[in-house]
Parts: sequence; structure tokens; C-alpha cells
Amino acid sequence: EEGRKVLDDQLDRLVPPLGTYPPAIHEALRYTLLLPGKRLRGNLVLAACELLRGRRENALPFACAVEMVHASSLILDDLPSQDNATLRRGQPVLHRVVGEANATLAAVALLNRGFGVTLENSLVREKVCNEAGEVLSRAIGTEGLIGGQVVDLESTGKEVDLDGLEYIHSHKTGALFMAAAELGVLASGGKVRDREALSLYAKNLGLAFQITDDLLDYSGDPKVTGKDAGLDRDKTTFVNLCGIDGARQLVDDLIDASVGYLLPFGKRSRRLKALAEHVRRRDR
Ligand code: GRG
Repeated sequence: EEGRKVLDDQLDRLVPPLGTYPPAIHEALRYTLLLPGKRLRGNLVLAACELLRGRRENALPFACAVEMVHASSLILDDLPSQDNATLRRGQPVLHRVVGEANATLAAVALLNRGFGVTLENSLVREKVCNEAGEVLSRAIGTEGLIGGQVVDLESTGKEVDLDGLEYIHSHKTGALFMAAAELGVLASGGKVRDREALSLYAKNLGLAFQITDDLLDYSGDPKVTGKDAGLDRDKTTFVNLCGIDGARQLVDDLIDASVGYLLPFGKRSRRLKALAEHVRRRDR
């Protein structure tokens, strides 16, 4: 909750204020970005950095960049040509407010600003900024979010087995969780060994998060989740493949596995552990 407030404030500062010319695009890009999201991925960047005794302010630009990329992906995911959603973060989806053209441009603008903020992080060495940019680019690309989304869309209405489903979700959702953990490690100046451990923590967490998303799509309350329910009805999900109990068991197994990667860090991993436990129990 505390990290969420810090991120909300900083995100507000990092994008042009309302009224900046041309006003329509600035209104559009601020809309989804600044609506109340959970800021889970941004918090993951901050907590990974702090775990390794890095300074929070060094990680803050990377955390904001991840949240900008995430908001960009939500806007695109909601478009009529993709998931055709109506509700996001408790409000009408962006394209229903500003139209598809400006919603698409806002998504691209957020993506662009995310890279700008990453490369402009003056609190870390230039080499670290460049590496952070590479991590983000790989996570978003055709072997990350975009790849996962393409396979998700082409699989709609078709049967998908567990391996196929795992591919979709570890890419369209898990890849950004992994990048978030890695950016936190980079901002802290952490070692390769730390990066590997936290990236595996995030991989398991990301998949668990997606399964809880499937569970919420099936039985969540849109008034609480702030987004449509039943949007996945034409898709194979962990719920229709494994049943509710099977999906819950998978979440437990994945969260246990993710927390297992924190053991070498002892008490310092308290926040990352709390984040994982939050995902296990979340209702929004
Ligand atoms: C070019 C960035 C970019 C992406 C293109 C559209 C796309 C490829 C990928 C879709 C990725 C996506 C939206 C995956 C779903 C992940 C998910 C479960 C999102 C919901 O996240 P929450 O619950 O949302 O953390 P809040 O609103 O709390 O931030």
C-alpha cells in the first residue's frame, strides 16, 4: 500500500500534465495509467531492489517504466480486436472513452515513455540503464508479452493443453513479472546469482498471478476486481482445464515454489514474501 502511493505520485509526475498540447493524447495516456491499479509489478521492482540493500530511489524510475508498459498492455488487451473488454480499474476501458485511435496511440505513447524513463534514470550508471532497456525490450517482444498475446488470441475458441496454456501465460503475464524483478536487481547493483533467484521467484509468482486472474474471471465480483467477469468464456483457462480446486492447488504450489527462492535471503525477503502471499489470497 505504501509502495503503491509512492508509485502513483511518481507516475503522475513522469507524464505531461492534463492540458499539455495536444490535450487529447495527454488525457488519454493519463487515464488508464493513473486509475487505481494495484501497482504489483512496480512494487516488485522496488522490493527486489530493497531486498538487495539497493536504494529505493534508484529503482523508482524502473518501477514506473514497468507500470507504464503494463498500462500500455492493458489498453491494447482491452481493444475490440483483442479481448473487447468494457471495464478496467473500475472505469470504462480507454477506447470507450477516447475512441480506438487515441487509445492505441496512448498505448504506444506509454510504451515509448516507459523506455524514455528507463534510459533517463540518472541515479544509476548508463550501463545499468542500457541493460534495463534490454530486459524490458525482451520481456515485451515477440518472445515475451507480444508472443504470449498472439498465441492467446489465435487459441481463442480452440482447445489448449496445459503446456500450451503455460506458454501463453508465462509469456503474456509472467514475462513482465520476471523483468520487474530483474530491474530491481539491476538498480541495486545485485549479482548474477541474485538475479537468477529473483527471476525464478517472479516466474512462479507471475504464473500464480495469472491463475488467480482466471479464478477471478470465473467467480470474482466486477465491483471488487474493477474489470469484466466471464471475458475468458471462449478461452481455455486454468479453471476449465484443472477445475477450481485444481487451479487453487496450482496457485498454492507455485506460490510455495516462488517463496522457496527467497530462502537464501532470510528476513530481508519479508516484503517479497508478503507480495507472494497477497497473490495467493487476492480478491481483486
Ligand atoms: C506492447 C506492452 C505491449 C503489449 C502487447 C496486449 C499485449 C501485447 C499483451 C497483453 C498482456 C496482458 C494484459 C496480460 C494480462 C495480465 C493481467 C492478468 C493483467 C491484470 O493485471 P493486474 O490485475 O491489473 O495487476 P492492475 O489494474 O491492478 O494493474
